[in-house]
Amino acid sequence: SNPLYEPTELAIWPSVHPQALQLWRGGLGQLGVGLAQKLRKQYGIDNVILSDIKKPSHHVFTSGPFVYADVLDYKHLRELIVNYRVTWLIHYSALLSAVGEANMAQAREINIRGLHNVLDLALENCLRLFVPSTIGAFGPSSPRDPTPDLCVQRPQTIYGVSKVHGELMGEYLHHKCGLDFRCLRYPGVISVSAPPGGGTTDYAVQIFHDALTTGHHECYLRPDTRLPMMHISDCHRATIEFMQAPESQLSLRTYNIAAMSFTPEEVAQEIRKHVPHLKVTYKPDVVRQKIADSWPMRFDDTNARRDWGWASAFKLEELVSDILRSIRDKRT
Ligand code: AKB
Repeated sequence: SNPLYEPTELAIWPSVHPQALQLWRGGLGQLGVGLAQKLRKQYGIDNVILSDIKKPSHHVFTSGPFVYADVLDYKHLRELIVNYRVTWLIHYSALLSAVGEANMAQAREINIRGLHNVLDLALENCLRLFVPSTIGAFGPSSPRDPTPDLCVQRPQTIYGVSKVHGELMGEYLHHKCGLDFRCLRYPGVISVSAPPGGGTTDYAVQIFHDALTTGHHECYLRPDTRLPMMHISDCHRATIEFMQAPESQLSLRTYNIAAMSFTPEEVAQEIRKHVPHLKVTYKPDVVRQKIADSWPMRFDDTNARRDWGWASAFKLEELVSDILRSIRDKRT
């Protein structure tokens, strides 16, 4: 039998306090830096290792350990896990929905082969593994308002297909071999510091910057396109709380998490309470509009709330005032 797939001694592995943790390749993306910062506060600066294939900014480089790691280089990943005695692995590396459609082969390589590397390494080294999934793991035949955890999943993007594959592989290895696989389906995430990279929900970040610079946002989605969204601090907190939840509390390994749902028109209206001159024009882009029309409008996160106490802190009103304040603070 393949030794990688032997049951492991995960049961006796310490369930909290990672000695180290990696955020491969995607560590410098929209979510990695902020998550590392929050984890370092709890577990110590040197116990959280951030990684990517890109050169980090001076600030990131000096705020804690950073290593080069390519999710496609299995041997090097193994070397890092062994040398740093990694116990948790947060796998943020992925090509998002819109960019994935433009680079299908690369998306398949990173999102599927990269994931297989990480799954094998997690099994081999008894790691607790977190892999994010997304509203994009659903498709036009899924119930869209609301979308429950367990329902038809026939996404029509390579991103969605790779995420469903990740959910299923992780759950399979959990049931078969005891892998401590954990997965949250993220809504569109709204952040200030790190821009998103090629998603369908990116407009909901750009509109804030445009409101405070040119006062004009050209939206690539129709005004009534409703999608689930979340403030980045809720997303980070959900991830940490879920990773810390005792296994006995988890009835699922993949959970939806929700905070709010809005359309471009609704978020623009809320921003106008602070920036009255904001003008939004609409020029729907064929690819992204089609993707958004196939995604959930609202997420049902009942199971996450019940099992491990998930509760979002930000609704639309708080999100808008906080994001505008953060952008203004950054500029002064
Ligand atoms: C995207 O738009 O592709 C991502 C996502 C919702 O997963 N932000």
